[in-house]
Amino acid sequence: EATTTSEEPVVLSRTSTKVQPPSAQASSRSSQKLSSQQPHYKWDIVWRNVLAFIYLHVGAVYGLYLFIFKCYWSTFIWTYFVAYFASQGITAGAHRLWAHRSYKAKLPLRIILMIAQTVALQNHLYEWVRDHRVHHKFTDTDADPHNARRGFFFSHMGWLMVRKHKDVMIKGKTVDMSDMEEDPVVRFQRRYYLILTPIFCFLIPSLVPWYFFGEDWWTAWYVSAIFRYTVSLNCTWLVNSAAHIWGTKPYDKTISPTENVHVAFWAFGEGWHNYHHVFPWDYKAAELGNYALNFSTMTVDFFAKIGWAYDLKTASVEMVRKRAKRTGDGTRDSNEEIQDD
Ligand code: ST9
Ligand code: ZN
Ligand code: ZN
Repeated sequence: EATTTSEEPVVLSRTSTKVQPPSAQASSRSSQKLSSQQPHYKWDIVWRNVLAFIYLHVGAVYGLYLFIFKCYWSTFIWTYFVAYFASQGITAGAHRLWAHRSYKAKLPLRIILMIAQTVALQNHLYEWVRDHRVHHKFTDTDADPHNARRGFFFSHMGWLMVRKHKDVMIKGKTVDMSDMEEDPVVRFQRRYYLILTPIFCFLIPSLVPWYFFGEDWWTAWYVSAIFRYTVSLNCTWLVNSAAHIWGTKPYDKTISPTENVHVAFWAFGEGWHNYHHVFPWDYKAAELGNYALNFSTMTVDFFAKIGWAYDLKTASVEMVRKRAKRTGDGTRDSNEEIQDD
C-alpha cells in the first residue's frame, strides 16, 4: 500500500509534462535541463511583496554585520535558538507532519509545532500545506506553485512576488485538504494568523534580547527578527530551487529533485529531495537517519520517545534498493554498505 502512495507524485509529475511533444520530452529528460523550451510567462508583479523582500534582504545584510561584530553573546545564542525552533515548525511540523502525514502527533506537540511554524512566517499551515501538496502532485509543471522549470529565481523566491499561474488554482483544487480543515490547531492558527504572526515572528524574538539581556532595541530587531527571518526563508527556499537543480538522483533520475548535501545542512535535513519526492511519506525525508545532516529527524525521534509522536512511517531498505535499481541514476550503490546498517 505504501509503495503505491509513494509512486503517485512521481508518475503524475512525469505525465503532466505532456504539453511538450514526446520527442522534446525525451530530449529534455535525457539532458535533464529544466529551463529549455521556456514558454512565455506573464509576470504579474505584486509590488508589496517585492518591497517587503527588498527591505528584508537589505536589513539582513545590516543584521549580519551586527550579528558578527556588535550584538551580545546572549543575543547571538538566542537568535540561533529562535531560528532552530522556527525551522522545526517548518520541517517536523508543516512539512513532515501536516503536508505529508508521515507520522502522527498528540495535541501538545501539534501546538508547539504550530507556534514554531508561526515564528517562521511562511504563510499559515493551511496555505503552506496546500501549496506543498500541489507542488508534489504537479512537480515541474505550471500547476506547481514554484515550478523549477521557470528557473532558479522563480522557484527560489520569484513565485512569492507574482500572481500564481491559473493552473495552480485550477489543478490545486484537486488536492484533498479535508484533514487540515478538521484539525483545530490548524483552524485556530489560520483564524488568528494576522495577530499571531507579528507577535511570534517579530515582537517576541526582538523583545527578549532587549528586555532580558539589555541589548539595544535596534540591534535586537535587525539581528533576532530581520536577519534571522531572512536567512531562514532563504534556507527553506533552497529546497525548491537548488535541490531541484543541482545534485544526484539515486532514486529517480526522471524527476528534477536532487540529493543536495549543502541544502540538507542549511535546511535542517530537507535537502535529500530526490528521495523525498519518491518516498514523501517517510518521516525522515531521507534514506539515512543521520542526525548531523537531519536535525528534524532527531526532533521527531525525540518526541516519539516521550510518546507525543507516533505511527512514524519509513521505507524499508529493500523497498528503497529496488526502486533505486529500477529508476535511479546509479549513484546510490556506492553508499550501499552504510545505508544497509
Ligand atoms: C514562504 C513559503 O516562504 C515557503 C514555502 C517553501 C516550501 C518548501 C518546501 C520544501 C520542504 C521543506 C523545507 C523546510 C526547510 C526549513 C529550513 C528552515 C531554516 N491550490 O495565494 P493567492 C487559490 S511564504 C489550490 O492569494 P495570488 C485559493 O482559492 C513567505 N488553490 O494567489 C486562494 O484563495 P484562498 C511569506 C489555490 O493572488 C486563491 O487562489 N509570504 C492554491 O496569485 C488566491 O491565492 C509571502 O511572501 C493552491 N496551491 O497571489 C507571500 N493557491 O487562499 C505570501 C492559491 O483564500 N503570498 N489558490 O483559499 C502572497 O502574497 C500571494 O500568495 C502571492 C500570489 C502574491 C504569492
Ligand atoms: Zn520539491
Ligand atoms: Zn514534501
